[in-house]
Amino acid sequence: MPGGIDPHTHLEMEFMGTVTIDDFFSGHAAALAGGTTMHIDFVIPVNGNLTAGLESYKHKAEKSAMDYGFHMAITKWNDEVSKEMEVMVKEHGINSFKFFMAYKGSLMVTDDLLLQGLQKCKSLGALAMVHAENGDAVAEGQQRMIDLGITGPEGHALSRPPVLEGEATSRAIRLAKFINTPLYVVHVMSIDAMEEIAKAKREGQRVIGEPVVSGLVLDDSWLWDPDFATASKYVMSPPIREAGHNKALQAALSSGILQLVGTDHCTFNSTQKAFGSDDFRKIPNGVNGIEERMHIIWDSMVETGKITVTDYVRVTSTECAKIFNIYPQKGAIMEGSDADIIILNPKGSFVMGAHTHHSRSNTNVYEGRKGKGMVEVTISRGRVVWEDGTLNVAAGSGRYIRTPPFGYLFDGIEKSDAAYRASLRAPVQRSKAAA
Ligand code: DUC
Ligand code: ZN
Ligand code: ZN
Repeated sequence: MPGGIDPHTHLEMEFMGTVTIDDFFSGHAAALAGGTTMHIDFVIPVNGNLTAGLESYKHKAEKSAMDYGFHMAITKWNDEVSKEMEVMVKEHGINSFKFFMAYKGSLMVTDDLLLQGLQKCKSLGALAMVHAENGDAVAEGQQRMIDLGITGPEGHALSRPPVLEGEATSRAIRLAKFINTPLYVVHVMSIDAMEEIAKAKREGQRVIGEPVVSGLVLDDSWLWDPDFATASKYVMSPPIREAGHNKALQAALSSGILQLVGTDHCTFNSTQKAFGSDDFRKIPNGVNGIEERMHIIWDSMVETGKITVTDYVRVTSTECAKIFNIYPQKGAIMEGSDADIIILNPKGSFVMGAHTHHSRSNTNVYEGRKGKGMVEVTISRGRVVWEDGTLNVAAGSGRYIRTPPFGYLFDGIEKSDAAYRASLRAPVQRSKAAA
């Protein structure tokens, strides 16, 4: 089948006072060992400056061992940023921009910025992505926990409940509807957010929902583990939810409400996680998954009969290539496509853990997890890079994949805009006549 494409990762990202421990080499080695042959990472601007952010990520990616693309985060708004977005799309092959509705005081955007951003994305044919949590309310919830003396990792989940994810998801969807542009919601972690997406889709809106592996198969019970090192591993945002949300998200993936699976691979080792041992607000947010995704989705979704093998290829690879407009170069086995191919043995079995994974982290949120389905061979652009449990990867062999604008999600947008303008003709004439 085609190699996996992970739409959501954070390699070597400066975040919460530290840097994620997997870089574009170790992250790629881990990915290839797990049957993923491409990913799209998030460029974080430097002091709001996109060009400087891209330069820094280009440098980080010099050691890449597989193909990669970039999304760009937007953290500030001014004329310069607006112009830089255009340059990113037209000259640098970036067709997606992410807006953080959380992380007040650092990455968070206001509704005003989000509206400007949605408008700009639309004019460029670029896809707007949101991290949907109400950042103001999260800050309030965190203070509530601290005031109650709840400082441990469980405070993380309690401070930002599903209602805040549902609210932000709904708000982003409605603003995207007002602008009439497609929207991609990253890491859908709760029933609350998923139902907003389901409703918008029913009404014909172009909204993409991306669940991540941790949200699909884990639950928040780990956050109550009395051992800080264990509990803190599971801190990510939005939080891993109470049991029940995971199964509902799986059902939504089966039915097509949610369309493709990412990881939000964002790894920190136990020393980095310990920055928050006296205050959950200082625990760097993030979990692993780039190496585990293909195996866990096979085991939990195909092996259990929840999705077909064809759907598996779609949610782990093809859909991502189509959304980001690189199909069929990626996401397909066809004449002319890149030879990114994997062989997965459904009879093979896996046991996951920090002692055997290829990530640099000394922890793994899937520690001890067993299942069926094993990627036995990974081929990256025609080269066998993983076989018989052995990696053969070369730093610098990865290629940057440009993602062109105006993907299929934009089909027909012009027509609906024209219909909207036509609907305004009568009131315009009335106003003119009155004048
Ligand atoms: N959530 C995480 O857990 N890590 C990186 C960024 C994010 O939004
Ligand atoms: Zn996020
Ligand atoms: Zn993320």
